[in-house]
Amino acid sequence: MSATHFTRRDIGKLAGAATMAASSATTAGAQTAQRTDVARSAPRRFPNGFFWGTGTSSYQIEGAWNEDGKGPSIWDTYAHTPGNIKNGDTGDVANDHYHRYKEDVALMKNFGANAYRFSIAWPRIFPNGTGQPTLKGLDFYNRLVDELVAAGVAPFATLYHWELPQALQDKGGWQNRDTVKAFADYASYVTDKLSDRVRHFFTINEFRTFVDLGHQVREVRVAGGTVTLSGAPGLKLTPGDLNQVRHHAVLAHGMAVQAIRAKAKVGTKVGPAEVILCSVPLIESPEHIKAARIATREANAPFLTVMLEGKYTDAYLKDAGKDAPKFTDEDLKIIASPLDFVGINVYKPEAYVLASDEAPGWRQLPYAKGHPMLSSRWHTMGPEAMYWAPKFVQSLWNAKEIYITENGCATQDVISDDGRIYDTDRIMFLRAYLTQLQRAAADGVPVKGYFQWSTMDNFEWTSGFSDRFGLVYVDFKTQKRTPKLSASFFRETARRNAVA
Ligand code: GBH
Repeated sequence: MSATHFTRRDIGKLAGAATMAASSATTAGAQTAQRTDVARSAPRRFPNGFFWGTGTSSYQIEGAWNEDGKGPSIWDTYAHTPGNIKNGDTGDVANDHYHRYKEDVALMKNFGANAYRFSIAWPRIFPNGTGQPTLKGLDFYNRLVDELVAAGVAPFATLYHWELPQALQDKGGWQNRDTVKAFADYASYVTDKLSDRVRHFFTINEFRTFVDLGHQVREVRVAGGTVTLSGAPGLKLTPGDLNQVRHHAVLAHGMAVQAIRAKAKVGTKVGPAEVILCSVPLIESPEHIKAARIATREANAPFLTVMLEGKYTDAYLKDAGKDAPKFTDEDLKIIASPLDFVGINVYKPEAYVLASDEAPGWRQLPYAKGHPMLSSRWHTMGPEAMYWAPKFVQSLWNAKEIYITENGCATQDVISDDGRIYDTDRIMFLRAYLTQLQRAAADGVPVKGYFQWSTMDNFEWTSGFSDRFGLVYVDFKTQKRTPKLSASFFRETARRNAVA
């Protein structure tokens, strides 16, 4: 049967197909063989109470960029500047989620998610970053949270997914230490209003990305070469100024953790959502594993490592030399405020490494030319990162709880004659990565939940609407949503609490 001949009912039955084949077999021998096939794939289970969620961020889906008193953010400014975004796309309308959130929550319920990670747009709450809040902005998140709770989907809120109020950028943005305090005040206000229903808060999403891509450009190694990435506010700072912005970002995280603890209802949990740079041991033997662990600690020195250890590594400070950030001991204490969990975004390895006799003790291997890539130009395939990243977060920093806050890939979807989207590459990707995550959980790594990126296709930053990360396809002309085949894979995985 060719894919284009599947009917809607066939798809619904895909999961049961193996079982049906077993019961229709006629000889006892054939039946045993078939049943063995089914049983073998069954045990890749996750811990009880595991959160199966998907994620989005406000600028990428909400639209309504200037409604109900919202102030402009640095991403509004950046996307409105010609030449910054592929095809001149912007987030002005995006998925129109601001008006269609009920339909979107229903979609999540349909693909079996029991959690949802969304972000709050700071300038929707405080149009100028500080001062008077707009109650209408807060109201939107109140309605969204109520809708989620009613659907049995646990809300997980990110406070900063890169939308700095433009008014604060005009005063120096993250170069200005006052922004740190403004962020903590905003965090305090939001948790006071939402923590009766939102039990998990992420402070900041991907420190590395908004800091390094927004304030310099970043070169990423991929199969066959490197790619250059950029983002709002589109600055090119000196190394010293960049390190100071990094410091302000982790300080803002620490101050927000304290502000949240002071205001939130008892039992509210808080942590970061950082894109960990994970070195993967190409060969799993003790010396290579050790090399990968120390490489991972060093690569994350300005972000996760300082948050979890309360100091910058010697190598980071030595490498930076006169460009090292300026900080006090008090800053370090705030940055390392105790966390309830560590959230990590895992898409790819930073590199495959092997141990080396020469300093610093490891060697990064170039990716082979034919190493598989996903559709985003930076996206190197490397499912082992989904085992080693949580594993190292446990072994390096003894995290109490770990969330995978993002994992997923872009696909070049086509709508088949039957109206469906057969994203076999996404299912292959998710299965490979989830198998590695399950392996970590089986080792006793305290993984509590997984958020697939993304709930639906959306505004993929400088790639505009061309990179489709969703479990749900979105026609951006009509706003029609169509679940892809990967949504069925997700549903089956969540239902079984095991890799499907
Ligand atoms: C995440 O960004 C974002 O949180 C999300 O908004 C976005 O839509 C999603 O992933 C998909 O891109 O810096 O060496 O890790 C990730 C964007 C940032 C991921 C740069 C890859 C390059 C390699 N990317 N990163 S590295």
